[in-house]
Amino acid sequence: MPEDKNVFIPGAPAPAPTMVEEPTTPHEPLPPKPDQQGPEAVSPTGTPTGAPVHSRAQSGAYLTTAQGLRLQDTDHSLKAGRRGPVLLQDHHLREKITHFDHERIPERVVHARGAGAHGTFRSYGSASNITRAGFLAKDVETPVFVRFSTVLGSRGSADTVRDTRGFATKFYTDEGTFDLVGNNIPVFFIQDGIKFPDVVHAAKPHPDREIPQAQSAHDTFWDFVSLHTEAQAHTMWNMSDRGLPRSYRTMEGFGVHTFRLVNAEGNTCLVKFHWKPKQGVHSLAWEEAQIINGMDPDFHRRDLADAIEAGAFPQWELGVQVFPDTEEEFFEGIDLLDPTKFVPEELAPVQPIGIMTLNANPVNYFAETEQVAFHPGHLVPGIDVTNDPLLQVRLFSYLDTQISRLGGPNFGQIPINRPQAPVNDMLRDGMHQTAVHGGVAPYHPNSLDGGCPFLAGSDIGAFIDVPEELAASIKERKSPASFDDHFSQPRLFFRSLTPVEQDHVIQAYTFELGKCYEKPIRERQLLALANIDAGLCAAVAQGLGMPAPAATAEVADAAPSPALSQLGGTWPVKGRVVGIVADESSDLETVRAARDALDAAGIVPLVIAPSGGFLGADGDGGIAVQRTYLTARSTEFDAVLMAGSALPAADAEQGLDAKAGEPGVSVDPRVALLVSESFRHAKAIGGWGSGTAVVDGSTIPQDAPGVVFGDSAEDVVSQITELLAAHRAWDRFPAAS
Ligand code: HDE
Repeated sequence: MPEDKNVFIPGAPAPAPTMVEEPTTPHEPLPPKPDQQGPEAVSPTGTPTGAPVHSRAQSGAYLTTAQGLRLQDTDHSLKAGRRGPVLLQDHHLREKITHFDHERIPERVVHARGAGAHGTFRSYGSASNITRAGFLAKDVETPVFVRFSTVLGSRGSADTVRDTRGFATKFYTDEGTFDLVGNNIPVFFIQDGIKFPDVVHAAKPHPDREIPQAQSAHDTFWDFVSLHTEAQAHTMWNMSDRGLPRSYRTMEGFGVHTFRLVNAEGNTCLVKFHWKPKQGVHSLAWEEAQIINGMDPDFHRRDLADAIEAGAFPQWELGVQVFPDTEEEFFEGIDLLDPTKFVPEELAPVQPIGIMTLNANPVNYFAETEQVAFHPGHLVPGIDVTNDPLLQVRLFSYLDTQISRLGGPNFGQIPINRPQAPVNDMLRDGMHQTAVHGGVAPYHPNSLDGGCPFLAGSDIGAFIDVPEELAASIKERKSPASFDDHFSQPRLFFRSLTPVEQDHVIQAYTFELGKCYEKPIRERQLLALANIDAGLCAAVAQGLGMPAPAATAEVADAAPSPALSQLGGTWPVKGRVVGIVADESSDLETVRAARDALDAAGIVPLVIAPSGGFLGADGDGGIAVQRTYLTARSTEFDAVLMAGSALPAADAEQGLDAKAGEPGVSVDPRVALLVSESFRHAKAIGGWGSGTAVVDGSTIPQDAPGVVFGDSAEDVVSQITELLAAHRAWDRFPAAS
């Protein structure tokens, strides 16, 4: 928060104060906001240009055409007489409209909706004994760009749907770009990439009516996953709280596949990559997620940008689970090439190897977040792939998709995709070529360009594919027998959760299957649940009003993995958002004290009042209001504090807003809703002074877990801060199971 706490409103659009009148004094374009940073200034082939990082696409004070011709008018087309017709000669009109007609590019076929940020990765050096990747040597800092995404929805869909989240990181290393293109769930729907179009077609909206958007609660999805039961492991994670992250900042990330690392001596090991959020792993409540989809469909995108703007930079530790590189590629009975399986952390601890900090927002969404192109085949020396049949297909797909999405084979020259390492390839020409290649001999071997480019050895940083002996085999369309176990891991996952989390899973299956029209699909999915856990199956069947079937498969029991639960710990509260409800009845000194105490803890305080402007003295002396009863909703806050009696505001009259109020209520209905929703969603609620009246007059028990009322604002804030560290007061609602 800046010095003047009254001017801080996250998400303010302009870098400088704006004015009522249209500005007329010519000046150069404004700089980006302090929290923003564009891609590094390197040439299309990776050479630093020396231009400032904030070098901008536009320059000069005057409006021009794309050719730099200054213009005097852009408000009227060139017409024959004032009443037209418009002349074909109008080159400015034609350029403007033609460019506009082509502003959109195809959205990603999956992961279309996303948000990105810049940052740095600092390596601890703890992996340098297992990989020769230069960026993993001790204390090396590498610029990164991360794009988080949902999978199913189209580009304009809502953020808080129940879905898997993408977590893709581009490391601009000085040995070339390394992309870790992962998800927030460590297992995948399918074992073989040839099934990807099937699962995506089943999960996307129905082809006839194109509904439902961005969700799995529909017949085609459950039809496929109940028939193709290898999808049950991933589906179980989706139905858990992992499918509803509180924020991109509170998600784990997983490389999913097993990768092969090679060290300087040429020794190899197998690893699985993990991102562990310093902020903890936290989720939304399902009802809350649904409300947010209507109130603020940009919730996750906004949360990420606001946190970075507020200086609450999110951090993740990168870690690896390390396995010996044996011939059979198994660990503790788990097939490391089966991407529907994870290895519990109790069997192979995650060893931290570096830390990533996201510290800058993009300057331009399209140029950076939309045009960034990830590819699991973007590897560096020391990191290689395995024969996981899902990964093998991805190695083809990502390069291929960019050609139609980004308009040709030169997408690597788009600023956000440019490597920050010297590029001397022999790829030439093609659509949107922006490099001016010298020389006459883009072929190897040559003598006309003096033999350049030369081939490197491993001693000077060449990528060497790890030589791998293959067992005698036959060519066939078959999977290994170990891939047939579809139920033991979803069982392990479900049984590792706490009762509260298990309840959420039961509710999720009951909701999703309850949205399916076809009874046989619900029956078939219940059969799969019967093989996973009889109690889960019975609870879902009861909710659906259907009989619970008996198990049909022998499924191995594995020891539960407590590391899979999200509950039970405490985490930093930096970047959390707390609403303070205040009005003219409030003791403004205590409101100011609460705001300062929250700010000191790195929490973003937002004052909610009956109307906008300032509370107390006009202007400078008062407290700036960031939300009104009309614009605030509980879903924006991690906790709410009551510092005023919240009598109905002037706009809470039926004549103005029929939803706002009924005659004779003592608390503004929007504030009553704020408190009751916060209670239902297990959020911390606090108050002091005249604020206690709000809870007194409600059905909320004052002694319920996570409800704190006290005499001093400081005392309440300190208790609320402790509650926030545990994310939610889930013990407010004891689990049924
Ligand atoms: Fe992707 N995936 N994927 N995927 N994926 C894409 O690439 C694909 C898979 C993941 O923010 C596409 O540029 C196939 C697993 C992320 O830009 C496409 C298969 C995992 C993103 C594609 C998979 C992922 C993508 C769409 C099965 C987790 C977003 C546009 C063989 C480890 C990256 C694009 C971003 C994007 C194909 C499976 C993660 C079409 C064929 C497993 C995070 O190429």
